[in-house]
Amino acid sequence: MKNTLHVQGMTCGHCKMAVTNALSELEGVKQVEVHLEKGTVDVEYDETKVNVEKMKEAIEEQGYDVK
Ligand SMILES: [Cu+2]
Repeated sequence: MKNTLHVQGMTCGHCKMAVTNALSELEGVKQVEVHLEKGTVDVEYDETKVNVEKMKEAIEEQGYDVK
């Protein structure tokens, strides 16, 4: 399953790493690609193990808002 999340507040390489790491730590997340300029995060995941709600929470814990 692939999806694109819209994340507000990511401005630099540190933000990119924080979001990438937070998502990568979730079981079932296979691939994460952050696009700073667009404010989007492309994720590929196993929908039987993880869902958008869990990914949203992981990003919000890092201090960013998910639309
Ligand atoms: Cu930053």
